[in-house]
Amino acid sequence: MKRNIAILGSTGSIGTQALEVIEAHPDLFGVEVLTAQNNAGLLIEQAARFKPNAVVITNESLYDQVFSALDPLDIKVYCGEKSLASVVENENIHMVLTALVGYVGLIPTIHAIKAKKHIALANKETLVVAGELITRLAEENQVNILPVDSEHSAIFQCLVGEFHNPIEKIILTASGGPFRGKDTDFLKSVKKEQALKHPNWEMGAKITIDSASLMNKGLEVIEAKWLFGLTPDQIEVIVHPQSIVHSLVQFEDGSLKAQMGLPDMKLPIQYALGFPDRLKSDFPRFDFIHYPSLTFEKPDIATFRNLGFAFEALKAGGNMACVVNAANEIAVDAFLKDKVGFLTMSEVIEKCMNKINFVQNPTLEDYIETDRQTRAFALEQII
Ligand code: MN3
Repeated sequence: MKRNIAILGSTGSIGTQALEVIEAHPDLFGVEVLTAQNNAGLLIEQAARFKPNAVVITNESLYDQVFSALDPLDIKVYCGEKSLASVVENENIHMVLTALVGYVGLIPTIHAIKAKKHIALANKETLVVAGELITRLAEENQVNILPVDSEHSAIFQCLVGEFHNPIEKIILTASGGPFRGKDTDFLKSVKKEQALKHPNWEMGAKITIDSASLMNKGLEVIEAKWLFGLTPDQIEVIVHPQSIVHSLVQFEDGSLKAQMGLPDMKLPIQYALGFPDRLKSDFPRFDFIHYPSLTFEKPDIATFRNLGFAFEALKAGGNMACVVNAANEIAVDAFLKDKVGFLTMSEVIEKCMNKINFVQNPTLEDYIETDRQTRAFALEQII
């Protein structure tokens, strides 16, 4: 039977690559829902090609454009953020790929889980903000959360056949981003154009800035905690500039398993969509001859402070990771608009961690309120 997929964020980097994977396996996958925030043109093109049951354009001012293009094709068109939460409940959906960027992924993901849809999780912020809530809901509703993030997919792949064997620790690899080896003096004056040049991965703007600041790895540390049920001291980060070893698991006998391959997001996307099967692909193959040395080094947490903040948030628990995430989203947005310098992003996050009320056992309402308060306070630090 075909798996019908809903892609939240189909016009972004993960969304477009997911559609390539789906197109290569038309007998296995169908497209049930596509959504986009602003890119109406590409959404219309994708919908005309993949014939989903419904699309959502979040930006309401673009509704008329999308409706007039797709209504003749018998595709339902909705708009607004609230529609994201209802469209994932459609009964024909087997799996929801959450490829939205940031906090906006939280509410639709909760709706999808409650409607018993399996989740292919590309929106790491969902687990960062509300990992305890999301993993509990997933368990209650017996849905799988399959990681799409390459590091977490790597760990998940290493765990296949090992789920009864306790993990001693995991090692998340980080490329180190474009500023690996640079010092604070250098970082003070870097511009977004430099930060947006990632050495190995082609990604959206927000995650590319997060990679340059090591915030991305920090968010991934928190994501890993929830996906694999780990304590902070079971998670290690190592910088691996070639991005070939995608992450490792160490078991209680001391054995280490790694998953390797060229840096290509289509592989983890396809693994999540096709799980538990490995589908045949024509993705370029890794060749050791082109990589005579794979190197590893310690991350520089003194210079790239965000990674340290993430570990602090993890140890604090409660709503602290939600604070870090909201502060970071505001800071990155300000950096992309040339309103703050690269290092100021960390200062904004630190101020928010010290200022926002700590809640030990947050409810969904607490998370929503924490996110709102943090954004407001972070904005005040910027203007
Ligand atoms: Mn990653």
